[in-house]
Amino acid sequence: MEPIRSAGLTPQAWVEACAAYTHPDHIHWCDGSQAEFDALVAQMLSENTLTQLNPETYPNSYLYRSNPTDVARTEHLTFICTKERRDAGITNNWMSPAEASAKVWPLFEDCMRGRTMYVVPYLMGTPASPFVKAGIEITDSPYVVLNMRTMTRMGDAAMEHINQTQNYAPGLHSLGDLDPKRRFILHFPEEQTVWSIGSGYGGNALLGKKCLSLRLASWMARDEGWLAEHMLILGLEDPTGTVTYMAAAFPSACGKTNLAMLVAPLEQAGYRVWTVGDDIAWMRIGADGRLWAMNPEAGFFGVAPGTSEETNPNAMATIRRNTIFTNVALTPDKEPWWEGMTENAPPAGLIDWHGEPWSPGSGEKAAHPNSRFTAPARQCPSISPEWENPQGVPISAILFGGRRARVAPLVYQSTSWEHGVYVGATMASETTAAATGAVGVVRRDPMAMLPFCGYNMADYFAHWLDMGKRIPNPPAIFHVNWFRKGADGKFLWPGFGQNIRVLRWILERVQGRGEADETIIGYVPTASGLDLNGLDLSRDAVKALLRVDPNEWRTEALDSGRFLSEFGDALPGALRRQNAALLRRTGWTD
Ligand code: OXD
Ligand code: MN
Repeated sequence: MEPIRSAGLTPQAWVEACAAYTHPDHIHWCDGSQAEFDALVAQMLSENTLTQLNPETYPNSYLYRSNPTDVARTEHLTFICTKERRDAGITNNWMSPAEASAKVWPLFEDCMRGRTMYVVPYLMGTPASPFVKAGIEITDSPYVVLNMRTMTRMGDAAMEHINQTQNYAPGLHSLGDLDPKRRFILHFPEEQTVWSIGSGYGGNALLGKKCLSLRLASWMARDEGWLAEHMLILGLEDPTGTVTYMAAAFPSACGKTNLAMLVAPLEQAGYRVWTVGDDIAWMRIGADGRLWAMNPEAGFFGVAPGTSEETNPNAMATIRRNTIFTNVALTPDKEPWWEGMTENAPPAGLIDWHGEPWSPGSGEKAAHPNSRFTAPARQCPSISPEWENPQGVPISAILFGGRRARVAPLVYQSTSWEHGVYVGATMASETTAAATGAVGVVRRDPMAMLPFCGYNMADYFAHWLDMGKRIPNPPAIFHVNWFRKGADGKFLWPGFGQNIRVLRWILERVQGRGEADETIIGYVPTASGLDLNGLDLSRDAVKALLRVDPNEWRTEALDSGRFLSEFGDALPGALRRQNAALLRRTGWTD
């Protein structure tokens, strides 16, 4: 049968047509109520697909164990299905709509037999925002429903909005048989549609998140003149009580959640961080000529390992109730546990993420490295009073960053918007466990959007350059790297809460203060420009953190040039010129 096209169909007609093809035993329209949540939880507990955590210490919180072959986003099975291959570009997998119809659509036939079809109407953004986007996800996974309720505004409020506007992005999701050979995550940006089959994992299955709010939204944003970005949003309050907002793009599992929730050791000095979002920013030009950002999500789908009272006390407080944990370990007290959560040895008697008894000598991790928590944003102690502001918050600085053991200093500021776009377009990071594949390999990940840009990335660069021309008062653009290592292989910078010192320098730069040296890559703080009081850092360590080595940067620029040249003629000339200018500044003559 030909795929069902939702264009022109009411939600009811689309759902009925999908049901006639996938054949669920029941259809349940989600209203988003507590009673509905409780009934789903009760059903999953009775089927043993969910484990209740200690109700005294983790009330209304649950552990879910996914299929062991389904624990991370699968980028090689994620496709952009545009009519023209060119529109997907060289960084995306492309499948023609015709091939999708022939190869993937048949996998949905009868896929919900014996299951319940849940219809999940949801909003990305608050209902009061003029920028809100609606979606309807059809899914046969109750776990997806539980997560969507936390991560989006889901249920009746969303349905009301959809009934009024008759506008929604349809997403059809099924667990299928969970066989990676029959797993596909397909995006049709020309139809604002998603098909996802064969995975129940977050980024593959919670269609409001990466699929709608980044891949489809980036396409819409290009057409409509705004930006949909893989960025946290935070507010930095200074001693005068003024809050300055910043957005930051780091690849998955590089500390966006930690930075967004940072607890400042400089609090006595009057600095504190307010959390607006930890993963996605939709940014528009405001009437005042500034760039305004909103967080379209309602919750955090954070990486658990490494999260502790030490590294992120706000996250630890956020996840103490109403939280779903995925693939973490379980203590005998029915509390969640993961590597890096506690300083001492792991508690005795742990059950690992497979549900098996675990011993420290096993050589295996008790929690999966990409295990997650799903928690409501409103529970975060540092949540900004502005986080649901329908207009968003005005952004003064954009930060790009990644994990770089070498080359990139702790922080530097670009010299212009165009230079900043070059810095973002060539940023690189060592890969993490958030996606399947090798961990620790350096890859270029422009604006941390490599897995999430829903169209040709060369056009995306052009769109960023164009935005710069259209924003009368654009944010300054910075690059940060918390992960530089010394000759001994150890991190030079303490990171976490101490990153406030870097944010403070960025704030000072935005305010026209902040001591800096102009270097070949942009403005780098002088050693005295950063407040390092109370930190146990040697002069040599500070020098090493801030060092800009022309030889290393020559190699870097040559590599960036090779990367950019892969885009061929589609690459905006401005980026080619920026790369050539950097090469020249490193002393290169050709
Ligand atoms: C995420 C990711 O889940 O980037 O946010 O992988
Ligand atoms: Mn992310």
